[in-house]
Amino acid sequence: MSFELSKILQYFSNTEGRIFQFETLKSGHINDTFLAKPADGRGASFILQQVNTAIFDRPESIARNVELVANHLKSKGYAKQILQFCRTTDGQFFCQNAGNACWRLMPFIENAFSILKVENENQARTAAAAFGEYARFLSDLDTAKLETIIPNFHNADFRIQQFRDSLKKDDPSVFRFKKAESALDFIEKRLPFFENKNLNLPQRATHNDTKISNILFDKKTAAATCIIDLDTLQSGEILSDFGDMVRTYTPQYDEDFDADLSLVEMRFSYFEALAEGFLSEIGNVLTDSERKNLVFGAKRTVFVQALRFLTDYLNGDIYYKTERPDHNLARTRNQIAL
Ligand code: ADP
Ligand code: GN1
Ligand code: MG
Repeated sequence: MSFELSKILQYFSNTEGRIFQFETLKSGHINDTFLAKPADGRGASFILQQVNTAIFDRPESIARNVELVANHLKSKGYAKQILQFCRTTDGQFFCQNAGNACWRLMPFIENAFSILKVENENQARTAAAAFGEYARFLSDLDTAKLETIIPNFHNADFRIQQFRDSLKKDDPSVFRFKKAESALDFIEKRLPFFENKNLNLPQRATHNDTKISNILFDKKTAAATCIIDLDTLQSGEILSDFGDMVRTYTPQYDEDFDADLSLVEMRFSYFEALAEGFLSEIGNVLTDSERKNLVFGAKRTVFVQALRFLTDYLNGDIYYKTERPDHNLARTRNQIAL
């Protein structure tokens, strides 16, 4: 593996001819991420990522969006670090070395850490303020210039349709339907609350995956230093960015926890800190309709996530990485509990 990864690094201009050691970073459900450290301990480290092209079928669109947003943020004097991809020796933002595999490289942000679970109100406030600031800086970006990466990504009606389609299949087996019976019942009863809601919201440049592992904190000060994981940066609704923060910052246990679901709940003081941080930084950017629907957006995001995990379970685990049988069903139950 290490040999293969070393070969890939040789395609990039700032790593060419140097020797690296690799560490697997596990956190996301979609891509494969590695930390590449110089073997002699000198010089910069990098993040090497294999993009899952079954899900992100146009990585060049991601790279163009990332450049567009980086230039916009720089032109407006955004003070935090800005994630950008490194170029290959032939000027591309990723290399397609073999078959369909697509690799890209980013500078490793030093002296920073990421977390999988929010441990105190301050972290919730800090991360939400950083995403609020990000949204404010991007509020005047012409969304027509952003390319669509995953169509209908946070569109509840579309996700409901995908869920209904999964019910029509008799594969992988009736066995899964039986096991998922109570989850299915819960979801179906609540569909009308989220379906066909026209909230009259503006489209904005949104991150679309604001979970806590997608922000880096400074090791010394614990301030937010960089917003990362820009794969789903595209035009969308601010409710999804707010909602995914509520979904992932407020519970005491993360979405993989299923040991005792009675312990999964929203910590209200964390919600308050999050809302405070977000609203203080986004300022007067929000329309009345956005402001009024933030809480609905949070509920909808949790619901849609439950729906997506359940749909994947019924489809036979073809989308999210899973580590055990019924993992997607366990995740569904966790989101339902939340
Ligand atoms: P995924 O799409 O799989 O979630 P991410 O881009 O979020 O992948 O990266 C996974 C983890 O790798 C992050 O949570 C973070 O800990 C680390 N990471 C990613 N990019 C960087 C970076 N540029 N500098 C430092 N750490 C990073
Ligand atoms: C996926 O890539 P990752 O793990 O950060 C998913 C998100 C989900 C999340 C659930 C492209 O994010 O939408 O909210 O899992 N990303 C994609 O943890 O589907
Ligand atoms: Mg991530």
